[in-house]
Amino acid sequence: MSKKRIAILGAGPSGLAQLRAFEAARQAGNTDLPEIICYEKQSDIGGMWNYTWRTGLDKNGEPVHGSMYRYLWSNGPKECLEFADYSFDEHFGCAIPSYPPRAVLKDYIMGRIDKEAIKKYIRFECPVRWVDYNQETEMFSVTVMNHKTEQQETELFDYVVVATGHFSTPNMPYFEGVEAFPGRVLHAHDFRDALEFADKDILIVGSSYSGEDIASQCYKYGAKSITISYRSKPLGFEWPEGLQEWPLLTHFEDNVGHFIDGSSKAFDAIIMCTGYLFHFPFLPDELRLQTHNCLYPDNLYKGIFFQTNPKLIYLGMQDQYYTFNMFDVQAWYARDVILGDKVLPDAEQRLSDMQLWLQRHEKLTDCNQSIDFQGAYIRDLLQSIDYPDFAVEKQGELFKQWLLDKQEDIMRFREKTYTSTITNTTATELPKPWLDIKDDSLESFMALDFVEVKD
Ligand code: FAD
Ligand code: NA7
Repeated sequence: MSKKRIAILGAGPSGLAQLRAFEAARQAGNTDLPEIICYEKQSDIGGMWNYTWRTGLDKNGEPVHGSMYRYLWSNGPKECLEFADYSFDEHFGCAIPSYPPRAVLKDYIMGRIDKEAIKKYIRFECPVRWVDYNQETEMFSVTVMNHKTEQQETELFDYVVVATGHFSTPNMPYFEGVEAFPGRVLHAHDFRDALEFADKDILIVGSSYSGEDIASQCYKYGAKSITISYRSKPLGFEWPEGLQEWPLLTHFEDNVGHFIDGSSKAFDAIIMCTGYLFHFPFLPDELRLQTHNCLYPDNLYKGIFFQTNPKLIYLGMQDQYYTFNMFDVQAWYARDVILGDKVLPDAEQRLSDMQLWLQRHEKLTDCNQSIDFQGAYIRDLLQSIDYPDFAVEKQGELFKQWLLDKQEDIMRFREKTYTSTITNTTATELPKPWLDIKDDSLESFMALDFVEVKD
């Protein structure tokens, strides 16, 4: 019998988790592994964690994937994403603070990857153009544009793993009059450098993670004023002077924004922090996951297997408290199914399992419950795979503490320290306030005199 063939779409943290899962099976002595090809649009691994200065189109004319910006620091404690089999202590050789900048976190995430072992599976600069499933042959065909050879390629696969992320295609709402706004109008996806907005009056639309963080960045790097406009509810933090939250914007007249409570203000720039669309232009309707950003997208059994064709696997499609560990656990589970070590139940049983989770999901009323929900989801997968056990629930408690710390002081929560659930090491303190540390490079961060926390 010929070997099974697996296509992995995307080499960000989720796609890499899938590659590592198979690599772990190989190292454990499994000699009958499928043939794997991972197609990646960018020219390197890392997905969203690759900072790019580009916006719009990349060097090949493909939509730029990256939404990360300069000076981005981890938005949650590193102790909530620490790997059970690769601790921060092991990577850095010393304790570091709980909220590292992007480059430091990327160094850690990538540090665990055996790049030589992994890269041989990856075809870089190969955006996926189209995926089809043939009911008769029960095979997928995957067509990609190989920008290195300048040829389109089509190959057949038994399984397709979609790991293309979902924080890349802007959801860009329209507000009357915006077409005549004289300043810059951009989406968070295209935000790169807060210094551009120094001394400016900024309007931020959207009150979730991007709105909160980009507002804080703009404050840190000297914006004159920042107004956050919310649709459902304000973020509700005690913001410093110059940063305020107003209800929903209704329209613009020239550079003046008007809001539903009748207030108005002139702005120099508008940053839409209005979230992202799930966008799979390479999938036909019958294979395409259609959802919004939530903790339990419908039609995915175990949050992974597409209900009407479970040989189509989606990784990392949930909204995320937990990130890298969750992707790993999903990838390990998917690997076991692909290898035949785990058999999926029939469609009816899968549906009733999904419905139970969806019912639980509908009842969530606050963030703490949402954290517990995602923890329980991970625990459900973890209990039947050979991924190293990790303290999911304890990490959940740290997430809850993180929420409290943000409430206490949104501009200083990144100065808090937490204790590792893996090594029991307490993080060191930043030597000065986060607002005063402007250089976010790996070298500069690691050269800081971290302060040991005394019991
Ligand atoms: P991605 O990282 O998005 O990777 C998807 C990969 O698929 C990319 O390499 C892309 O090039 C590739 N791809 C896309 N389309 C195609 C195609 N058609 N063909 C081939 N390849 C394709 N998480 C945290 O844990 N901590 C944080 O502090 C944090 N901050 C964040 C800040 C921002 C601004 C954003 C947007 C996200 C942040 N996240 C954070 C969440 C982040 O999305 C995850 O950490 C992680 O990157 C998700 O991994 P992924 O592999 O699922 O998706
Ligand atoms: P999210 O978390 O999906 O949030 C999107 C926000 O945008 C949310 O507050 C929405 O309001 C708001 N939104 C969406 N459409 C509109 C319109 N039309 N008008 C006003 N406000 C709107 O996206 P983020 O970018 O913040 O976070 C995504 C990831 O990126 C996250 O994991 C981070 O790590 C980085 P709502 O509350 O729904 O009324």
